Amino acid sequence: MITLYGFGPGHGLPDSSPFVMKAEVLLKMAGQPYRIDTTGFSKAPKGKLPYIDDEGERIADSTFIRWHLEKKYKIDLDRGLSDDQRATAWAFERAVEDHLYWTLVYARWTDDANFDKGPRHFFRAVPAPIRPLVVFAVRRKVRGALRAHGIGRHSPSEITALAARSIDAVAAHLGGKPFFMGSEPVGVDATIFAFVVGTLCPIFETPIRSAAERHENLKRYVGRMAARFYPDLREIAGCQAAA
Ligand SMILES: N[C@@H](CCC(=O)N[C@@H](CS)C(=O)NCC(=O)O)C(=O)O
Repeated sequence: MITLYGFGPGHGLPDSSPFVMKAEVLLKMAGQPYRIDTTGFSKAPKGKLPYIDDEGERIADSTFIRWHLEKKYKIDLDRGLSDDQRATAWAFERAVEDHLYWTLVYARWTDDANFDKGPRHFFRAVPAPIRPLVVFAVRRKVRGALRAHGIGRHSPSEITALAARSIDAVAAHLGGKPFFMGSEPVGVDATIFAFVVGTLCPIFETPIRSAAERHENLKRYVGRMAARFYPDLREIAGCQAAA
């Protein structure tokens, strides 16, 4: 059976990482049985989660996990899409994972109140005497990553404006469709769902979340995806699960 290495439930979500949630939805879409292991971070091949172990083969990174599932199990998670639609799906995936994601990291890790409500909990297992030092060092590393990405060089209002533009684009493309590319979910829905859920996560007070909350279609979409892929959940990120 496939093992998915993730962080585990956090921030009121199935996993605190949108990339892990994406990978989990991809596994569900692929119809492959899996189990979750939350103890693998220290052995992560690329120093990040998620990664999977599939009969001894370890695959790191949610996109490579998708490609592995499609190749090994001979499925096309974009079945029914034209080349044009596949290109659109890929472009949105990149916008959300490589752009919107970093605005969420900014909101969660640099704002003290949000940090206390969210990421600070990751450090619970660190021995108390050294915990403040570890927290300080990791937050400094995250700020460095935000600067290296580029998003961390902007002012808070500029970051919000960029995030809102991506959210508006996602909402506009979704429009009145049940799923991101049409009447049935395809691969990109795993990404859009995971990151919209992360954006709407009610424990964080951010203008980015407010920008997402303005779009009723995004909230209904999250509820629809939850009903399909997390049937045990009645609610996620403030959205009622409903088909
Ligand atoms: N491109 C990777 C991104 C994964 C990622 O950024 N994971 C974050 C959690 S959301 C992580 O493990 N960060 C730990 C670190 O950077 O030390 C993917 O698609 O899986």
